[in-house]
Amino acid sequence: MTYQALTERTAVERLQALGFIGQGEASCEEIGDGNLNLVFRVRQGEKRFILKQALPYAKVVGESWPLSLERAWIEQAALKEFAKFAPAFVPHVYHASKEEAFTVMEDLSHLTIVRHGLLAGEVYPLLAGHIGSFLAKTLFHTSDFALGPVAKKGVARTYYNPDLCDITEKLIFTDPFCDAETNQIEEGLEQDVEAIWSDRELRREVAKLEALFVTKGDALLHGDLHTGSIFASADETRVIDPEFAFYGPFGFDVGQFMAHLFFASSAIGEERVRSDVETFLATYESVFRERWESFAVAPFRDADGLVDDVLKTTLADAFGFAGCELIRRTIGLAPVADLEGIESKAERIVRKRHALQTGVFLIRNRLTLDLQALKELFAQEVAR
Ligand code: SR1
Ligand code: MG
Repeated sequence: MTYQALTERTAVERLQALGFIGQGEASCEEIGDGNLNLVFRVRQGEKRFILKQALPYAKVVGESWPLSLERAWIEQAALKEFAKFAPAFVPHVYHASKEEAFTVMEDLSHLTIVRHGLLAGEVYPLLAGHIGSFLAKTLFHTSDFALGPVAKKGVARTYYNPDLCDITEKLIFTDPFCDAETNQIEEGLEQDVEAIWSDRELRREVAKLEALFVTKGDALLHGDLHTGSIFASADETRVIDPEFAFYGPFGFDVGQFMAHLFFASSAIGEERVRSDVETFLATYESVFRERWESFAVAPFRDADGLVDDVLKTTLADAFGFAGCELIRRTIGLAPVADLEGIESKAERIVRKRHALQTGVFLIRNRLTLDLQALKELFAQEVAR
C-alpha cells in the first residue's frame, strides 16, 4: 500500500485488515499532541491499540518543512532494540509498515505523559531511578563496550537519521545562539538573549558540544528524551517516541532528561528536582558499572579505570547538553508547558531568565562540575 496520511476511519480499516480487531464497530480518536506525527487510539471491546503514523513534514511548522518518513521505521526499530535490554520501560510494538510509515503498538492510556502529570501535581517517585536504569542499560548494551566494534556497526547502520539529526543540530545547537527566524523570544528577555548571542566564548563551547553530537557515535540514543516522551504512573515508567534515535554521544539523552527535570522545578519545586537529579545520575552510574562488570568485552574490560573515564566524560557532556536544551526550550522553536503555562508574566520571565542562566552555567562549567557542585547550585536556588 502506498503512503497516504491516515484518518480515523482508515486507521480502523488498517487494524481490521491486519486482524488486530474485528469488522464490527470500533472507536478511534486522533490524540497526537506532539510536533511531528499522527497518533490514533483505537478501541474495540477490551482491545486497545495505538497506531502512530509519521507525516511527511513537521506538523509544528507545516508543509514547508519536509521530513523523511524513514523516521517511523527507525522509531519502531529503536523501540524493539531498547526492549531487548529494558523491556519494562518501553511499549510493545505489534506491527510496523515501512511503506505507510506507521507502527501499531501497546496503548499506554492507563499512564500519563510525565510533563502533564507533573504540572497537574502528580508525583512519580520511581521515575528518576527508572530513567537512570533505562538509559544505562540501553546505552551500554548498544555501545562498542558491550557489542564490540564489528557488531556495533551492524546495529548502527539502521539508525542513519539525517533529517531528524538536522532538526536537533539546528534547533538545539544553532538557532538559539543567533538571531534565527525559528526563535520565539518573550518580550522582557531581549537583554538576556542579546547577552547570549554576543558571547563568543559561549558559542565556541556550544560548537564543541554540537561537534560531539555530530561526530561521537557511542551508542543508540533515544534522541528526544524529554518529559513529553515518557508515560508514567506512581510505579510504572515507559519511554515512547524514539523517532530521533541515532548513534550519538552517551551524554546526550542523559543531559536532555536532566534539563527537563530542571524545567519541572516550576511545578514540583527545586528540592524535589535536586533529589530526582541525584537519584537519576546515581542510578545511571551504578547500573552502567554493573553492566560493565558483567558484560564489557575485551579489550575494554581489561583496561583498569576505563569505565570511570567513560562515566566522567558522559557526565560532563550531559551537563553541556542539558545547558543547550534549557536555552533552546526557553527561546527556541519548541517551548515547554512548564514555562509557557506560568500565568503570571513576571514569574514566567523570572523562571525563563533562570533557565537561561542555568543553561549558560552548565555549558561553561561542565568540565569541572560534579554531583556535589550541582547540589550546591540547587541549595542556592532553594534559598533564593
Ligand atoms: C520541528 S520538531 C521540534 C521539536 O519537537 C520534537 O519533539 C523535538 O524535540 C524537536 O526538536
Ligand atoms: Mg516526540
